[in-house]
Amino acid sequence: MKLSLFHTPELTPTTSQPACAIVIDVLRATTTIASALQAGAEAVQAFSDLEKLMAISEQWPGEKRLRAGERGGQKVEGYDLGNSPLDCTPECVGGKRLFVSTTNGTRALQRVEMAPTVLTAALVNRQRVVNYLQSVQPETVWMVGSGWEGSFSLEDTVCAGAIAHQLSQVTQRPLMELAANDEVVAAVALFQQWHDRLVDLLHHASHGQRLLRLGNTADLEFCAQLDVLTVLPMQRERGVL
Ligand code: 3SL
Repeated sequence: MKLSLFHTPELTPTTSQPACAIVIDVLRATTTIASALQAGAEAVQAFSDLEKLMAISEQWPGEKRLRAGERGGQKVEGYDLGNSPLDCTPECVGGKRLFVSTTNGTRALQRVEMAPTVLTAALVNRQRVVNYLQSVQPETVWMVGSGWEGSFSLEDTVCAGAIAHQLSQVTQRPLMELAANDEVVAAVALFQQWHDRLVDLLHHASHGQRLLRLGNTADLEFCAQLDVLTVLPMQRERGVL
């Protein structure tokens, strides 16, 4: 197994696909996806385009669907939900399909949707993703950060580092043997520096600051938790987890 990290969808190669792609958007899309599925949502269907989301979700029974939309950190007007993992309670999402569009996370998902296996990861379900990798041992694994509108993000990088670090521990394989690019080694160094202060790192991150300005302190605290959810979001058909 060889692990690569690409910090943004734009930096992710387009000429090949890995055996397994892992999309990461700690703040907040992949934390919300994990929370929704853990709370019993029937599925999460992701769209980069709001019009397409509306058209497809219209064909789904009204009582079994929720539309979740975020742009610029805020809920899209007229949608049932924004992108807060804290809204994903069993009472709210249980048995429902979430039709979701977010600024960066759903674009990252779209970028790798043709890979044979597509997972989403966040700090909250890191161990479950590591367990999967340890048992299946895909030959090539790409971790794809969502970043923010094409630029690097600390929170996605630290999550990639948390995955690589734990995988190296549980498989007893040296990091330098697992890592297929320098980004993985740097991400592990970031995780080792901040592993006991993840919430502080999220507060320093530029998107963390944007969310704090919008009043989402509780979301940051939730998203900074390591290994608190046991769900493995896996694409079962194109765009559907
Ligand atoms: O960019 C995204 O996909 C979102 O996760 C951003 S936000 O955290 O909902 O603002």
